[in-house]
Amino acid sequence: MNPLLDLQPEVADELAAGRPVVALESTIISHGMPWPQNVETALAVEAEVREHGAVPATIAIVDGRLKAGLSRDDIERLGRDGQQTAKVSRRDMPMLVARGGTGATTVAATMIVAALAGIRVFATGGIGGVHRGAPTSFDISADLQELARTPVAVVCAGAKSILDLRLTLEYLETHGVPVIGYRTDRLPAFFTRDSGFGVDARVDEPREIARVMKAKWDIGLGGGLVIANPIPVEHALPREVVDRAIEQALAEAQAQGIAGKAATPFLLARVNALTGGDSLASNIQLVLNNARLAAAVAVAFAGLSQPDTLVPSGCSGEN
Ligand code: PSU
Ligand code: MN
Repeated sequence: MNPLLDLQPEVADELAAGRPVVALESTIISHGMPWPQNVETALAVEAEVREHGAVPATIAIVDGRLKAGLSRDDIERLGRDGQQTAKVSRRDMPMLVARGGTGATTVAATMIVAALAGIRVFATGGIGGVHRGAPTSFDISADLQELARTPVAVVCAGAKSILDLRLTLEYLETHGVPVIGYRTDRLPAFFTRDSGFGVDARVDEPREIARVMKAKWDIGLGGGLVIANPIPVEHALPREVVDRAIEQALAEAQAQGIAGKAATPFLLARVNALTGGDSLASNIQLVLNNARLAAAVAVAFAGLSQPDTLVPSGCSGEN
């Protein structure tokens, strides 16, 4: 095991036994939601993973250590410190580790730590992507490069339309990252179920998703997959409400010259503020929904890795 990595004992035991573990990110706690709902949600998401048969491993960097599985105190600290917390993507990891710092991991950095730990399934809210205006700003989230190279399946509700979702899909295609719709043909856009763009493939059952993951890695392709899980209908927001808030947030970001790693946290916070409590409630529900699917996929994937002798005869085609 990597000497910089600390696995929570329960996570280590589950992984050693080939049982299902789901990685969870921490930038969603520090920069994705306000306190105290961020801490409540992080704990509720862990509970949801457990309830659906897997063990959660929330990932962050604490005092220079890569952590898979956080204590309640760690989660509380990331949530309370909020935007003051260091936001850690691939680029930022060496400095934090060298200096013994603490930070919240983005999708990219969470995938890296998950892969080091041997965790193959990860649940979050929305991934980063190609920003609007990227043809001149070059602002493309490192999450996309990570999906290209690191073997983890990321269950998300698509991505917020603060991004250019068309270019995000083009980028993922170029880098060979499958975008799978769970029980949908459409790419969801976080608060809404249809971004206006299609996915590469619709898959209706968790075990089928697990088979696609296994096939990708058995071929030797490496890299990750996007498992796009639309927000439950009853929690989706009206498109006009979301679009209006996003347009205003983007205009404010441009007027204030917000760029680089500050761009996404600024936009998330402004969209949250402009849409008020409704969007926060929806945000929490979609993350819980992703945790449930990720747990089911992790259970199915762990089942696929069992030796064939455990499969009752006559059922192998159904495994
Ligand atoms: N989008 C959301 N909520 C989030 C993020 C994105 O709707 O919390 C966070 C995730 O941690 C993601 C990161 O990995 O923002 C992307 O940041 P950037 O665009 O700077 O790569
Ligand atoms: Mn960026």
